[in-house]
Amino acid sequence: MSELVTRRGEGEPRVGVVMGSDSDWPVMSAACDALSEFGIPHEVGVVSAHRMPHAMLDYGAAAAGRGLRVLIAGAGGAAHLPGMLASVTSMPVIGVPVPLKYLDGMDSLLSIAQMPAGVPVATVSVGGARNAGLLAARILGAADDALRARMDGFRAELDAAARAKGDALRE
Ligand code: RP5
Repeated sequence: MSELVTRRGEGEPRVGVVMGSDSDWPVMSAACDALSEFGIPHEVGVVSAHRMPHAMLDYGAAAAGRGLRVLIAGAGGAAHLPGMLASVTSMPVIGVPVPLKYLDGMDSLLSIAQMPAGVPVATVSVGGARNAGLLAARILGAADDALRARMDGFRAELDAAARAKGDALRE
């Protein structure tokens, strides 16, 4: 157990949800909510690339050995956290660009998306923490039939909800 993070859910954490600052939490909490909806145990904490670089690199390097299978990393501004974690682990890293007061999150988006060849980060939309959680669930579902079936059910719910909206327009 890293002292930087808190466990959420029953069982060993499979996903690490980390962010550069507690100020990212209002955005990043949606990733944890999505993981909880699918019963995926995870851990959450602040791991700053710039303010605690050595601890950040240690966290990323140790993550796979601690049983994690996906990392979700959110940061704003000069958002180097997802990319630096991806540089010290071979597990999938999903980056969440957190919008700050200036530049509407474009700085965060480009900092996370424009990775050099060889070091991939799966970047979701600006503020797209919920999709980051859902993507992590899909990644885990690739090797977990029960989880993938739950994702199938979730997609069916989306389908039904979209149809209901269309039905409402026709009434
Ligand atoms: C980034 O700097 C963090 O991810 C956060 O989005 C931003 C501002 O951090 P605080 O000054 O609010 O702690 O590293």
